[in-house]
Amino acid sequence: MKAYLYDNLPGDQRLAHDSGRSVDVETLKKLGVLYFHLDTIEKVNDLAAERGYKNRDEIKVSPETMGEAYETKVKSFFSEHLHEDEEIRYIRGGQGYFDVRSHDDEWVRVQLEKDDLLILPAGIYHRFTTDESNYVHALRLFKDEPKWTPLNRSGELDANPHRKDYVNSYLS
Ligand code: KMT
Ligand code: NI
Repeated sequence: MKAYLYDNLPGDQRLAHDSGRSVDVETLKKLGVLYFHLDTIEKVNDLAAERGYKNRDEIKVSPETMGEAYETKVKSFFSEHLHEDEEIRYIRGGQGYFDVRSHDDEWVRVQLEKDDLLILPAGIYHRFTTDESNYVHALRLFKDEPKWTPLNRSGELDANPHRKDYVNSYLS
């Protein structure tokens, strides 16, 4: 895992966009973003049991597995959104970038690779992309039933109770 401020320069979303300004795990924690490196699936199972994650599925995001839908999918993952539930991802292979909004509303890019696990709290604005390798294999964990619905950023979302909770807990 490596985290840094996104450079906001034009260019494909899958490029590193590393501004050279690094961000540490403590700063991520203050945003409610939790990082773990777990080298066995047993450790993932333990964490899932501790936190009460009951469901999971696996996804391979690549042109090989998704065909023509790949480019569309990657673009849709990259539109800024939030969820009303935690988003938990364990990377089993390949790489990807999760971008999360900082206290100053800047993008923090979190580069994940094999055995990295990231928890994004409900209500945080974020987006995802594969990198130049165009391949990520991830385990998606859920507390209960999978809640996929991405809610795209808008002024109206300020009134969403999950967004309000997030702002009160982490940004106030
Ligand atoms: C998401 O919510 O953006 C995703 O699930 C991306 C694919 S999993 C690494
Ligand atoms: Ni998401």
